[in-house]
Amino acid sequence: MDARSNDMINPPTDPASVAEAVSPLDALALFGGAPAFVEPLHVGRPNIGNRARFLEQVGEILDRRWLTNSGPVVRELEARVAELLGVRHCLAICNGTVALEIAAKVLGLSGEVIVPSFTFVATAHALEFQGITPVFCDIDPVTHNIDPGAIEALITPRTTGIVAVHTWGRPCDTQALQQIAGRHGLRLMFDAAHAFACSDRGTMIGNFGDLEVLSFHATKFLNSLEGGAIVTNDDDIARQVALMRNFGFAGYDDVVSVGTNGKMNEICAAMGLSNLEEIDAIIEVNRRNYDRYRERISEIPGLSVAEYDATERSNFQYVVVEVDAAVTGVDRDAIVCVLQAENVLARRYFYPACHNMEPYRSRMPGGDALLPQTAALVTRVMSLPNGTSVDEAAVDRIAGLLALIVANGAEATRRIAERA
Ligand code: T4K
Repeated sequence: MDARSNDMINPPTDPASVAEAVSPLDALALFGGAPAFVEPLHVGRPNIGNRARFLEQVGEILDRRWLTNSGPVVRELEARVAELLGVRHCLAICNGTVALEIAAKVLGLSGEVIVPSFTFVATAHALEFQGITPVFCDIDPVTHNIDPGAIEALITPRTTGIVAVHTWGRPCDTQALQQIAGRHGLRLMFDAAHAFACSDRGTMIGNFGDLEVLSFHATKFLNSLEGGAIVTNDDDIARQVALMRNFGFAGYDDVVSVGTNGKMNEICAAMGLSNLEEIDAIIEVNRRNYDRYRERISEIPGLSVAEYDATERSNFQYVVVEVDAAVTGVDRDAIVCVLQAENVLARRYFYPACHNMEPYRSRMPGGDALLPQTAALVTRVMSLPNGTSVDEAAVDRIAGLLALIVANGAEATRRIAERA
């Protein structure tokens, strides 16, 4: 596994100069100090698994001259993913968004479909793109996942399904969602873009609902450069997905249904496989960093790290910090601003919420009042860098920056406001 070398951190500012400074905040890059990191530390920096195996496979692919269209490497990736998840079918797709689009089409979704607004915009766009109206549902403020208790009030005669998201890889309340879908005759699918190698009550994500959609984007826990998959235990759904990702071709010259081009190519599959070989090591790194972040950040009043259930399998890809500005005296946006100046490119996932992005915003004036938990959460959360390009020294430095900002929260707020 390729990991970063620990030469990226600038030495901490000389304590003598900090002592001379008028305020400890003067050491921060935003206020004139040197940035903590020499190079940007990204959220979603790709993990590079077994590089040698990847390059070897690229050579084999070129020699074989079979580059796409369900080649042997794609089929091997599908088989390995299906085995790991314990699911009957895995169909690799060119990316997670097209996988969502194909999934919605295969399930016959139409009219209105209930989705959380607190998600990456692709979840909603995949529906809207094919003339289906996403109807935004509020979330549970603790799990950050769709609130099953808020769904039934949104069901109308036009509702055909629910697309729930396992946000940060933490499982939705799959049982409650299945009961609601069953009661109302709705299709149920999961956007599991974050949840590869995670479990719910001991069952791997990938086995719930009518189907689940994975993303293997470069920034995801398992990356295939670009890529995704539809996983399902339903033979008929799998058959339809296989047709739809390949223009509806059932064989040479034989088109039996409408379709698109959703195929994954061989190079992407090789990247996916070389990362798949390393996932235990990547989880180990993610988990070590996550534990360290949690330990350090739990000492900072007003900040909390979203937790993973210790009884489940998790990939620990996301380190999500919630900011209680009433306690810290400095809000999430100001903290992100300070961190970014330090070359810690913290992200405000998922801000704005989907209902505040076009085309949804124009249709849903006053949406925040209808989705109060979502509206509150999007102002409070930020994602911190994790993965194999982050080590414990980097985590300590980031936590130290957070502690410094919060210890001087009111002053930081005032000084940032003065700069605006
Ligand atoms: N559903 C959910 C719940 C999702 O989160 C996503 C994707 C999808 C569906 C759709 O799946 P895909 O169609 O993408 O397979 C990023 C990713 O592009 C996106 O895949 C992801 N979710 C989302 C949460 O984050 P952006 O636009 O915010 O960030 P981006 O792509 O600029 O990358 C983030 C940072 O990572 C960059 O600042 C730099 C770094 N980076 C990125 C790439 C691509 C690298 O260091 N190297 C790279 O190669 O969307």
